[in-house]
Amino acid sequence: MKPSFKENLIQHNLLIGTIITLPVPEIAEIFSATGFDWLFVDLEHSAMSIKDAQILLQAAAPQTPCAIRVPSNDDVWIKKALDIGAAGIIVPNVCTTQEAERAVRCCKYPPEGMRSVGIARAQGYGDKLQEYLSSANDDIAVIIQIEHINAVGNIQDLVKIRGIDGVFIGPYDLSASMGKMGQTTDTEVQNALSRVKQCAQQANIPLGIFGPTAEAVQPYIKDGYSLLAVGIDTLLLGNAGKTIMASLK
Ligand code: 3PY
Ligand code: MG
Repeated sequence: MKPSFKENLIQHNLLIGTIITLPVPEIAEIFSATGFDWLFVDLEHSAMSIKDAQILLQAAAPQTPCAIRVPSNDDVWIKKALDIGAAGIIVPNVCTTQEAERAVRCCKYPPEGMRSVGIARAQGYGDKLQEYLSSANDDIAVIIQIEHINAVGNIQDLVKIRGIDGVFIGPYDLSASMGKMGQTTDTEVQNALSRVKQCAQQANIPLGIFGPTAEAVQPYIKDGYSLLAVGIDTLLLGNAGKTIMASLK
């Protein structure tokens, strides 16, 4: 059987994905057919509803696992995202160990957590309930975003929180929190990234990052990052249009 998203993640296998923000199932189908290893369904920075996200997951299935970035570290959003069948949850802007522990608790059924039991797409609409209940805590990837300088200050402790399967750097918010909005290659920002990498690697926690283009993420892949979100649906469309116009006019 094909390894799951979480199995690939914790093995530090290279996972190349892209961000979807548009509630268009054809986009998930196209990206799935393109061969992306995973899709980052963004509920933080999009106008999508949970129903829209479910349609994307249905379109990407069974080929391509989707991790959902929830709008906040919130049990209501997280349980909805899990119930529609997310293979992983990405929690934005986790800065403290309390916040990281909360993210884990929201993603896990008792006794490890406080996720409540529903019957929805993830549970095969009831048909796979027992099977799902017994495996979900182990099978779902819990990924926290490190995207504030305060999180970098706490990174040594954050990577040790039980149940965290990956840390995903948000370079844009991180640089903004350092007074260097958008300057993701700035030396101080890169030093903060190095600190995150050092602690994640010591704790054997997989590292992820977003970059707008393949060129932007290439150095991170060389540096040992394994979970990459490259580009955003909207950016990819816009860039394709610009390339045509630049070459023909
Ligand atoms: C950021 O760069 O802040 C992100 O959240 C990218 O996903
Ligand atoms: Mg961010």
